[in-house]
Amino acid sequence: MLRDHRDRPVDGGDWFLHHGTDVETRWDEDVPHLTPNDRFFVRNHTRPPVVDVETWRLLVTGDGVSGEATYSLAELQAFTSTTVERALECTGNGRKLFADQQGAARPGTQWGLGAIGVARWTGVPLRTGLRHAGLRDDAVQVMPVGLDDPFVEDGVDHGRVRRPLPMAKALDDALIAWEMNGEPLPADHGFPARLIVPGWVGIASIKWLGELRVTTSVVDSPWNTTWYRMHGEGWSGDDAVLDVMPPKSILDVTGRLEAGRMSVLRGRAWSGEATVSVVELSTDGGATWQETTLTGPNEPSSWVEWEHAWTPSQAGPHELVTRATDSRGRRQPVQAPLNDDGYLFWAAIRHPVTVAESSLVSSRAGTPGRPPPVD
Ligand SMILES: Nc1nc2c(c(=O)[nH]1)N[C@H]1C(S)=C(S)[C@@H](COP(=O)(O)O)O[C@H]1N2
Ligand SMILES: [Mo]
Repeated sequence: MLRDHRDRPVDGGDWFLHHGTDVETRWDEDVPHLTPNDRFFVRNHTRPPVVDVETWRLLVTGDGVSGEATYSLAELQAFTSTTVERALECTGNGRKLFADQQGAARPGTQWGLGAIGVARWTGVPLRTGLRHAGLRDDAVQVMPVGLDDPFVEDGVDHGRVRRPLPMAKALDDALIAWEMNGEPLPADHGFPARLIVPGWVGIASIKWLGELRVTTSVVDSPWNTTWYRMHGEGWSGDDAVLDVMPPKSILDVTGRLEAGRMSVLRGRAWSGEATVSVVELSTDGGATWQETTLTGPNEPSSWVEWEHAWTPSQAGPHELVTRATDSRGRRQPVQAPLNDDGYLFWAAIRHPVTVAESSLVSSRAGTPGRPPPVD
C-alpha cells in the first residue's frame, strides 16, 4: 500500500472507512496485534461530551448499594489497577456481509469487518468499585450511563446511552477503564473512563461513564429492549437479548498468488469469552478444509493470528474461506442467522481470489514475447 509523508494510506486519505460519524478500521492495511488508538474503530450514537476531568465524578447510585459513592479519577486510580488485552467489537460488525454474502441487506451502519479492535485496557474491576460503595447481596444489575447527549431518533428522546449489565458479568471481568494502550482514553473512546465488558456486544462497554445505577430489580433501557436484540424476518429463535459475541475469522490481503508457487496466507480470528481453538482454511469454496497454524497470543475475548502455506496447483479463480472454532465449541456457520437489525454476522467469509499462471511454466513453455502474467 502506498503511504504519504505522514505514513498514511494515500488512496483513502486516512486509516479508516467512513460511515457518517462512525469509522471503521481498514483490513486492507496491516493491522498490528494491538490496534493503535488512532486506528481503532469509533461508534458514537451522538458525539463525545467535553468532560472536565477536575470536576468529573463517577456516581454509584441505586437501591443495590447501601451507601452512594462518588469517585474522582484520582480515587479510581488509587484502587489496585489491572491491565488486560481485550477486543471491543460492535454488535453490527460485518453487517454489510448480510448483503454481500446472503443477498439480504440490513439497515444500519454498513460495517465490513472493521468494527473491532484489540487494546490493552487499564482500570479497576467494576466489582471493586461496586463493593466499595456497599454492594448489596440482592442487587441484580448495574446500569452504566454515558455522559454524551441523550440519543434522539425520529423525534423520540431515548435518554442517555445506557444498558443494563447483569450482576454476574459485572462481578466477573467487567472493568472501569481509563487507559487504552498505555494512554489516557481518547475523547472518542470514552475519556475519562468507560466500561469494558470483555467478550460482550460493544454497546455493553458504555463510554464517558457518569453513573452506575445499581438496582435490586430489573430495569430496562431501549438499548436492551428495542435495539441489540435478535428479532424479525428470518429470525426463528427467541427474541434474544444479545450478550456474548460469536467466533469470527478473517483473511488478510494475500498479495500475488501464482500456480506452483508457495504463498503464506495469514489472518486473524477471535471470539467472545473464549479463546480460538482452530482456524480452518478452504481453498475450494468450502468443499474441503485444512487446519491452519495459530501464532502469537491467544487470549479469551481477544484475537489470535493464524497462517497457512498454500501452493495453488491451478491458475484461475479460487474461493478462499476461513472458519474459526472457539474453546466453547462454537464454529462459524455457512450462513449467519437473519435478523432485522443485521446483528452478529458470523458466517465464514468468502474471499474470491485469482491465481496467476505460473511464470515458471510459461517461460519454460517458451511462448516468445509473452509477458509474465500479472493480476
Ligand atoms: N456513552 C456511550 N457509550 C457507548 C456508545 C455510545 O454511543 N455512547 N456506543 C457503544 C457502541 S454501539 C460500541 S460498538 C462501542 C464502541 O466503542 P469505541 O467507539 O470506543 O470503539 O461503544 C459503546 N459505548
Ligand atoms: Mo456497537
